[in-house]
Amino acid sequence: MNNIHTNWYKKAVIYQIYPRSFLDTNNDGLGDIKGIICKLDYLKDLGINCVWLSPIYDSPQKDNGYDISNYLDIYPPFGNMDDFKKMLSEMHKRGIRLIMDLVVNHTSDQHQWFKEAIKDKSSPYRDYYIIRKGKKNGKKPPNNWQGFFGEGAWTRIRESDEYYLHLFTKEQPDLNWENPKVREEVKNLLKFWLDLGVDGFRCDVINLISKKQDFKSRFPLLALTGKDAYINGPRLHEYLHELYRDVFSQYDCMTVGETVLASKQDNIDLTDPAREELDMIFNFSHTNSDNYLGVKYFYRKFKLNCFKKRLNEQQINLVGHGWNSLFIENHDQRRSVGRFGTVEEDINSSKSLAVSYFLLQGTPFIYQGQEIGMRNAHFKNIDETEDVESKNIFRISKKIPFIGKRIRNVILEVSRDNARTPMIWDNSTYGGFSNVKPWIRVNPDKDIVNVKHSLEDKDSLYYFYKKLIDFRKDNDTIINGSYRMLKEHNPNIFAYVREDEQYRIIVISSFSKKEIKCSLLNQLKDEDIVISNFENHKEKLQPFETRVYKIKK
Ligand code: ISL
Ligand code: CA
Repeated sequence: MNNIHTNWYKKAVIYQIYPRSFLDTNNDGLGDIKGIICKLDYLKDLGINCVWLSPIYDSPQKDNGYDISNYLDIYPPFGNMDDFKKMLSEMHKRGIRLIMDLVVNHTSDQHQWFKEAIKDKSSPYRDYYIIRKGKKNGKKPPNNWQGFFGEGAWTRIRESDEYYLHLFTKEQPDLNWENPKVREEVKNLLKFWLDLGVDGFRCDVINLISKKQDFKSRFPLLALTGKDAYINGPRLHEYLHELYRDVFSQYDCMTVGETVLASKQDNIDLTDPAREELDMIFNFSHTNSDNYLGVKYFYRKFKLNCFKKRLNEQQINLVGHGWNSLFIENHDQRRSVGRFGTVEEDINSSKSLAVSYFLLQGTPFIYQGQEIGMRNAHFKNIDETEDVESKNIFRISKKIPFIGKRIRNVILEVSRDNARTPMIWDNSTYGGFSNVKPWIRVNPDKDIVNVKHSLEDKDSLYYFYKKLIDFRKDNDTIINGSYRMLKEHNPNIFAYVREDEQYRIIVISSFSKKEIKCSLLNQLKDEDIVISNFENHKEKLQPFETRVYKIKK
């Protein structure tokens, strides 16, 4: 069969929208599809050419839409199918593609399949889920596996002696991918959206879909007990190849897999075009550089060297095999301002960070608000957070003597809600997001950080991102050129070179609050600087200075 894939994703710059918090047009405090339509010109002006939309499917919203009760319909407060079709066509008119979130490791417990499955033992839907007999006549779960939100991974089905597996909240039962009927259902829903014109999918926790079938207890860990049984399971690659063969190969679409704690080899295998699985993956090794074991509550001090090392490994790992995704924020990560070596008080630090990740090899993503430097929410109290994960971890940690209070502060600092406060369009009461009190509190920095301000200030982070996006579009070296890290062991400088036959592009960013020397500058000429956050250049790098040199060979 002819390959109809144009690999457009390699030239894409993707903007992630978290629909709840983007723009509310009917004043119910929740963002909506019409709100997205209103802001498409804003996105077009920024220069992005693809949107990843977090889930908009019908859902009881226990995990903000990552718990889907109907894959073929829209959550009514967000709009309806007509709104969706209008949004898609307005995007396409502007040269913006759309990728949808695909959440198929689990459904909502309110999905019809699950309701049938637990109602009747002989229902064909029973085997859509992972249901096992508990130990001790059903008094204890089948094994000691733990899920991602700090709890045991099994919940008992009413008065029975059986339990169902859920790696997230108990309202998110895991699907049984061993059952070929489940895989057929997934293929059908993929085709439904692709036939409507959608351009691809961001595949939620996709490396969890295959589970080792022994269902035995594992050695207890501090977090994620049993992970060897459910992360990168034995049939993962087989399942993804099947989706590719039966669906993705027939559309000019792209896929990016969210792969939590995936191994180097798995990341290669998932993205190697010859294997026909996914186009790219989100590797979190660099965003985990300020914690231990990939668990954000095990917080540790950020070190630029560790961050660089992990990004460098990601880059090198996929050379000649697959394609990287490039990101520093998303709806699960706290904001990058004040993280990854940057400081709130100096926007130049965010510009340094922007350059550092954006011009690496791969497709860059920008999370809503990142382009204006939105900050963390600075929550003071657990009651101000809405996220089920924060609330769960808080509830569990309260029971642990002595460390309860310390953990509370860590939760407030790392809560996913930091990224989920409403997009700030202006400095009005609710930041121009809504005329009524939004579902979650508005960021207290709204008067300083908002879109209106950013558009008025020619030195804003917004215009800096716009420049980076244009630069990437105009320079094939950034898309297809080779990559090599420079100053690998320097704790203050992030530098690398991108190169092809025609050009050498050198990126140098300082993460120091002081002026620092950099020997690379000796061989470079100021007139070759094409992007910088400083107008005048000295012999040394100024605090948080970043420079991009383009040298014709
Ligand atoms: O945010 C995390 C930990 O604090 C991650 O472990 C996160 O739960 C993991 O990356 C999976 O995330 C995805 O699936 C979840 C959903 O809650 C997240 O929003 C989603 O991005 C379950 O669907
Ligand atoms: Ca609304």
